[in-house]
Amino acid sequence: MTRLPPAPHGSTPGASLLACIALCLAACPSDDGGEGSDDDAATETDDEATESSGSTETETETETETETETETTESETETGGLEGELICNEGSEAVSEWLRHTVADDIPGPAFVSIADFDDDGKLDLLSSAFGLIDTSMGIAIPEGTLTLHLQREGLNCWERVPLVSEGDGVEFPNESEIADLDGDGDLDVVLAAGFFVCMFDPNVGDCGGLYVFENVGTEFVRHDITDADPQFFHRPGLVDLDGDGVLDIVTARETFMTSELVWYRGDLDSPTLFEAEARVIDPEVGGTIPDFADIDEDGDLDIAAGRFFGLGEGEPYVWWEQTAAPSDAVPEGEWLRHVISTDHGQAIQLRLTRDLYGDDTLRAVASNHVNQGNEPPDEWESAIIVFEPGDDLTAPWTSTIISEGIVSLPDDGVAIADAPGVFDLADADGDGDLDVFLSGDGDPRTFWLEQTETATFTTHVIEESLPQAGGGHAYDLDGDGDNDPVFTGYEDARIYVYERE
Ligand SMILES: [Ca+2]
Ligand SMILES: [Ca+2]
Ligand SMILES: [Ca+2]
Ligand SMILES: [Ca+2]
Repeated sequence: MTRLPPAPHGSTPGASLLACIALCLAACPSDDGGEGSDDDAATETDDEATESSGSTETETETETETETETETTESETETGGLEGELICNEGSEAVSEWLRHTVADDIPGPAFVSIADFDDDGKLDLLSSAFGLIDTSMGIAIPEGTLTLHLQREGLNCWERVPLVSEGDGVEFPNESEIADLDGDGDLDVVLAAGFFVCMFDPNVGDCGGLYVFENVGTEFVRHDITDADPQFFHRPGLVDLDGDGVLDIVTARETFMTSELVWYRGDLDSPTLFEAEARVIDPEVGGTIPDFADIDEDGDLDIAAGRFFGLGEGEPYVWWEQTAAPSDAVPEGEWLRHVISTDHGQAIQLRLTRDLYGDDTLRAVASNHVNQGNEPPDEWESAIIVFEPGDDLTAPWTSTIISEGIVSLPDDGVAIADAPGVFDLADADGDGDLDVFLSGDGDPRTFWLEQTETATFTTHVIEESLPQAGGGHAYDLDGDGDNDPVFTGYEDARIYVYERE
């Protein structure tokens, strides 16, 4: 198992690799993935809703267990121009209330997955980011990462692999990818942020920050480097049209060991990379952040919100940025004013904005903190999923409610820092029309879903008893049967799983 030495930005201790990078990496689905995770979750209803309020115990039905066998053949058909290697994993396994299918069991250190239909065949595909495994036997040897497209073929067991980044391509710590048609030519392109501060401890690697575009040209993806081998590493980006010119822009946090900025790169279709090379700074002191976007104050422009992790976010871990003036020639970055959502609940991995959580078209934020009550002494705050709700004054602190139960991190083990929980996503798990939460425990080795049993009431269920440092948590209707199927990566287990509701 690989975790990392402690960490950046002053007094903040480190975190488990995934979450720390999850900051650096993490969770929101593409808007192009059809119904499923995110605020656009499908709202079909069916009878499963009434049987879904079960317990958190795990049933293991061995009768459906089979050894996973992998067979490999070259695919010859229906690739939509993209061609790869067909991987079929035999066998599926009952896990708690879910039937688990294996997408991959041979990709080292899978960290994140995003979901969209790349080949336009009506079946959603997966795009997995993997770090490889860090070798700490002699100092720290940083592996090269990979980015792999898994095109869905027959059922949830057969996937055709198209590599976008392979070992040898010089990309370290590839974050969760963002997917969109950047150039408006009708096919899906990819933005990838990468890097982590630990690269500087490996003399063979050095600076490893990167921000990359993979332009879909039909039969392959052409890589464009906005920046590479950069001393600043990049957290998971958001793709959003921040300046309202009809072209998607990148919003991301970039950091060094001691600095952290929230920045945006304006989309520019005349640029060979499709983005301007120079970043525009929104906030020069941000702390690890995965941005999310909404017109929070309903004045017609996009605002930004995030949870913060590293030192600069201490004391104000949940914040939003009000866009007070649009980007202009005079002020190219626009004008932004930071407001505190909450000073409670400790440092954060992720925060999502939604108006759909309780079906009342009311803005709320859902967040995962990243703390450890398994240590001695325990952290002040409980590891939890928290719902924040603003009052009439959006710039005053929002009220908070913990909606999870019983999440507890493993204790730190020397330099191996553990904290919980990790990344999450919102989707309707059981087709009853309300949003549920899919969650990585991260430093708590379990994965969870939080079932919204009635409005604003949640029950915490365990999906996996052991899938430590999981990523993903996105849920879409991958098999087209009307309910959303969560996808998790298991960093320590080299697994990518899709779960189908039984
Ligand atoms: Ca395109
Ligand atoms: Ca734009
Ligand atoms: Ca606004
Ligand atoms: Ca389904």
